[in-house]
Amino acid sequence: MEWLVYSVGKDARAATRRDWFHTVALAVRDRVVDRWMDTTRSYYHEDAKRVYYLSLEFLIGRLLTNSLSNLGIMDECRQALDRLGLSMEDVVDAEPDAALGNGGLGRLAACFLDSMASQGLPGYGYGIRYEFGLFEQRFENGWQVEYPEQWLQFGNPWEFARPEVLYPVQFYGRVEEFRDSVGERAYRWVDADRVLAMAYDTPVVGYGGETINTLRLWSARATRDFNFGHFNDGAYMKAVEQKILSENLSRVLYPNDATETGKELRLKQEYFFTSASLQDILRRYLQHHTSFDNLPNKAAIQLNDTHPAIGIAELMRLLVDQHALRWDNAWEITRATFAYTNHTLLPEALEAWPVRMIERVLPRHMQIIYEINAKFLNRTKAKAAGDNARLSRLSLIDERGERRVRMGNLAFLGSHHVNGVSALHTDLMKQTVFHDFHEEFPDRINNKTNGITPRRWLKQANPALSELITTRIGQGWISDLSQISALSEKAEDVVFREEFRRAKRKNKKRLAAYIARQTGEEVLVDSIFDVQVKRMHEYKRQLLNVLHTIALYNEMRDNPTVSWVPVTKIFAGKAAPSYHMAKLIIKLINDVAKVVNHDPSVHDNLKVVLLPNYNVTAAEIIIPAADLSEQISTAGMEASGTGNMKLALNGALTIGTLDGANVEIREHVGADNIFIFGMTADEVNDLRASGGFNPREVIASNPSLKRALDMISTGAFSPDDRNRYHPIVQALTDGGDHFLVTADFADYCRAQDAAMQLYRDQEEWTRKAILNTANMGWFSSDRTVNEYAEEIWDVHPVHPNHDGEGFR
Ligand code: B1H
Repeated sequence: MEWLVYSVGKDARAATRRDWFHTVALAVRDRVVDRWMDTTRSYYHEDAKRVYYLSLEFLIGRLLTNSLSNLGIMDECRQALDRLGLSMEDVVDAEPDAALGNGGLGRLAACFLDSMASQGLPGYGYGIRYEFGLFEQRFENGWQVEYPEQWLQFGNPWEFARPEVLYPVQFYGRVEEFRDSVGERAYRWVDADRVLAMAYDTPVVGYGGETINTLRLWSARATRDFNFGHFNDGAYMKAVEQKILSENLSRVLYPNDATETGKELRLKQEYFFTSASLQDILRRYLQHHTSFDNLPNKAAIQLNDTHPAIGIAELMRLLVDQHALRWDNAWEITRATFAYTNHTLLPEALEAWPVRMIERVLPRHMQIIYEINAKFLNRTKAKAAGDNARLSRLSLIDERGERRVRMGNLAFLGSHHVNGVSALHTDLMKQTVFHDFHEEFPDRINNKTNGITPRRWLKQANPALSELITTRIGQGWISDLSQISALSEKAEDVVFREEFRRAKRKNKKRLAAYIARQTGEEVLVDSIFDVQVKRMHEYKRQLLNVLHTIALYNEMRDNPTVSWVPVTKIFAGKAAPSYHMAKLIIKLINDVAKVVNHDPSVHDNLKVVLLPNYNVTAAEIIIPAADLSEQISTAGMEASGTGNMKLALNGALTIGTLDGANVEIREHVGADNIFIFGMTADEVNDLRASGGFNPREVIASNPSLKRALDMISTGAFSPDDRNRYHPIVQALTDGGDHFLVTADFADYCRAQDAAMQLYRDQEEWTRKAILNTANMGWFSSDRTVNEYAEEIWDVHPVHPNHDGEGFR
């Protein structure tokens, strides 16, 4: 109550739900601050080695439930709200979803923050405080329309502005050569534009509340030149314009998942947050040290994809130009400090900035990149004389067409370890993008299979199942998910199966109500909840699922007397605003839903829903309610997937290809408890290489596929515009079906059929579902982060001292 009046400035009668959310958040925050200071102070006093996780995305979601749950004060808070006549759910629902990320890559960063804090690892997240997170998706007439996501509109109670933590970041200008004090050639970057990076800190509450780490996000501020300048004529307006332009740097998250934009503003965002973070890291290091030789023993910098890879050239610049280190010494320190995670092999996602752009925006960095490249190629040339093709593949510069800097090559060369995110993906990295680098540095690539935090994705999102699990095996699983294997034997226990089903049913009811609210559609709680939730992308093959939906619809209409297992197809996901094909697929799903859901001849046997605005908050409602998890990407294309892990942990059976982490999920849950179908990555590779794939032949030989495609192409789902889906049909036929949707269709239908048959036997289905939950322990992000800590970062837990000064 005190917080409502004194911090929010309202009295109880006038307070809205949002005011109450802010009130509760501020009260919780007060419980965090002392422990946060203690944690930071302990790291400082011990001069602990820290990990710095540099990421352009952190897909955090809401923080209230997370903080209450990790602090262990959920019940206390609920009771306090009760006494005020308020419902916890209403208060929780007033919090905006912090969507500073696109999909799996950003969510992985958020899970890692939770795992580092929960295990007492000194880990910092560094990123950008975007004013606008990922756009809000609405459907208008079935089409995706994007609206700005103003998560900061009503303030953010979790963040602390640090106006004193301010670093200059430069752009443009030119490089001047001069002689330093001992007469050596040296360089300085002059006549550059300047922006300031200002820090905002968010506490990251570890499970149990012992460790509170920091997520530091940078916001762009114009330099003080504007405040102090005196202007005449048009100069004033020009200066204001300049100020607005420079502050645009942190305005908006680029909404692409696994495709790069190549926009100058994006390059500037990447450099902006990387430079500020490195300056901050060096400042912290220099509090205890005078030489840089120990930097790699005190700081591990993890590059989340190549987005912060310019940091390698930036650290070289800071060490050589600003701190006067010798090149070779600086390079040794740099390489021993950085490690790089690759998240995709898709060529369209591999960053390659035009040399001319880097020359203009970051002239000194371009020189440094040339220098790194020259030294590397010279050394390599000496060993492998003559093989020019190989040298040109190893080069940091792609000389084919417009010259470009290959950021992946820079990240590889400037790091001591490079990792992929699943066993298959790491193997493919060695065989494809980094084949030559792997030969050159055979010990550098290693695998770190992704994981998910069991706190958010089981304990918080699925209280029904969590409480059931805890009654049987205690609560050790929350901080050590390997303990969940103790549930395996419960799969044979008929009473436990009944209770497991009851928990699932409760979650399905909650989702059914959500679906009704969001789409107006009533779905059958006893149908199979068949769920595909992820970004819309051709390689993820939502189209394969849609084609199966249409084929099933036809079968049900053709055989009305058969007693069908009712199915609810649930889709959700955003398309990048400029990705026309993905947006057309959204419209197709909505069009198919309209036809199917209004056709009385399939009764309640089939329903199709596409939920709008998929985000972390929606995922927390959808995932615990799923029966079947769709993980159906073309083999070799999904680096890992993490939704696959969340769904299996919550007791959904997977229908999937042998792609990404699905391969390892199969190993853990057992081949009998997963529906695997389709071509393998090797088969895909061979088929594509042979050039002999002809989708027309496949379609002609599969009547149900042919019929489904014909319906799409003749306008059965788009009577208002019969040609609407021409591009889709074209891509699957004459376009050559690059993602092999038609090639995998028959086997996918077979697997779907097996799933539907199994669902008739609820005891057997539940048994397998329990075995999924029980065998997913290895996929905790705690395990992943520990592997990074031991094999890449060499960092160790620090136990904060909470009884020192300032402890209340
Ligand atoms: C993943 C991206 C990504 N891989 C570029 N690559 C982006 C690339 O804005 N951009 O330019 C944004 C995102 N995201 C995903 O990473 C993979 O597709 C998933 O398979 C993987 O699970 C996830 C986490 O490793």
